[in-house]
Amino acid sequence: MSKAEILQVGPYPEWDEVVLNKAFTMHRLFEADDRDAFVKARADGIRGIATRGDLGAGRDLIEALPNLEIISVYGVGFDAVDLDAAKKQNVRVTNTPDVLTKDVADLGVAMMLTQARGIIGAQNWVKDGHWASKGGYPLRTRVHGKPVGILGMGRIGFEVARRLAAFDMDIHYTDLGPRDFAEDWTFVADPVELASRVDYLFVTLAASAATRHIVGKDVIEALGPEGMVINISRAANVDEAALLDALDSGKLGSAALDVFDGEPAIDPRFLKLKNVLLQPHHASGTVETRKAMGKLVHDNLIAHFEGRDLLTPVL
Ligand code: 8YV
Repeated sequence: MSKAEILQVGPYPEWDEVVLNKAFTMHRLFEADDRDAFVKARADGIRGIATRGDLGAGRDLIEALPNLEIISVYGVGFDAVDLDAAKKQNVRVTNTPDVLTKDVADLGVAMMLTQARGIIGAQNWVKDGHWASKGGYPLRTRVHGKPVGILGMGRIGFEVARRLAAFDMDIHYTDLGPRDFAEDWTFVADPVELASRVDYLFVTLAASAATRHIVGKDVIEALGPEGMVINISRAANVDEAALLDALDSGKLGSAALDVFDGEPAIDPRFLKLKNVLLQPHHASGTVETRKAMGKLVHDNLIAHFEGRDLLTPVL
């Protein structure tokens, strides 16, 4: 039987490339000089798209592929996939939930601790010789006992909250309604109210048109000059211009960010700020998790082409 043809939107680790190339004929869009011409030349043969959470598949791409059957996303977030266009063409969509949840939560908590305790600045203090010449590092802020907000008590929000509970933090959260598993934590319906009650605000919402800029000027200012935003979801959940202005003017204390508008070409204003911790969208970036994500991308494609149920369907 001939192999199904798959359009590969971005690179994967070598171990995924090997198994995908074995099972399918992979067309490497990301290596093409002229992407439109590349797609056009192969359009009729392509039955699947293998993409990533950060790259997705837009309407133009989906509509350019008349025989497309499935889009397999390497990532839990599918906000970059045009689901309306996929639905219209009867295209199935899969993602990689669960396998990355704990790694994303780990990094979010590590970012909060790093920023609150000044771990990077303190290391530079040692390396630059200031410890010996100037004395101890300036005092920082504690996290234990402090109020913390989780915006979005989904799978990742829950794992973040569990970890913060172990740090004796006072957990508040916003979701569509109170969650029955969260009875020890305080539900606050309104994001601005949530921000006004806490010192640290984790953004853990799945991004959609409805959540765009949910962390806007009002939420940021309610968090205030002592507050910290930690974003491990999607940049679109935060109004980045408002965030940059507030960080610059001191209306917001600090931010720890794994996601950015236009990443990896992030706004250069971030690079000048002293009160930010910047990470290269790698919250799921452990070997173990990335292997599990790659396996799900592959296994969903195989299941589809063998006529079996999808493992982790979105659509
Ligand atoms: C990326 C992510 O997919 O899961 C998601 O939604 O954004 C990430 O895991 C990963 O960085 C690969 O691009």
